[in-house]
Amino acid sequence: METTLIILKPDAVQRGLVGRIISRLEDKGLQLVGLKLMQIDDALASKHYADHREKPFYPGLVRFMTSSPVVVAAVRGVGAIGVCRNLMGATFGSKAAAGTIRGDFGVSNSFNLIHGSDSPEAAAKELSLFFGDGGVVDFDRPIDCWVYDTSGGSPE
Ligand code: D4T
Repeated sequence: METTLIILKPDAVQRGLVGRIISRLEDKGLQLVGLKLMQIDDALASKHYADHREKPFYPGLVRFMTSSPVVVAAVRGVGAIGVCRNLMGATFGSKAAAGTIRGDFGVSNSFNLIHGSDSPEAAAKELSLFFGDGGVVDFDRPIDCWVYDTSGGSPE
């Protein structure tokens, strides 16, 4: 099982899309193991987006991410990082395929509703940044034996 960090960005919260976007993750069979509403400050935004510091869009990105509360979630499942990235769709709302979260709910390129970790290394770093205080809750989900084929001993 993999755990990934999802952020429902300020536009998703302001537009009242939190429930519908979280439902898409749950509908897929992913497990929520952490969830909170919070305000990102400049220090946290600069740590989270450190890789983008030199990019031209960085100042606007930090301004946007700190402009209003976000909802952060720790989301678990087999291949959760890739599964979430597929559900999210391409980075730019104008290009994201119909059927994806960005494709269905937005048209903006910079206000693109949702962030998801893009590698196991990024997930570990981001989960520690946002849920490092013991905010991830490990719990068994009996329905997993219907979400996954566990007949071989591990979920598939
Ligand atoms: P995140 O990181 O938010 O999950 O998005 P992606 O992984 O899909 O895209 P990214 O890291 O390349 O970009 C991070 C963030 O910056 C915004 N952005 C990006 C922007 O405003 N202008 C741009 O030209 C790019 C490339 C959108 C997402």
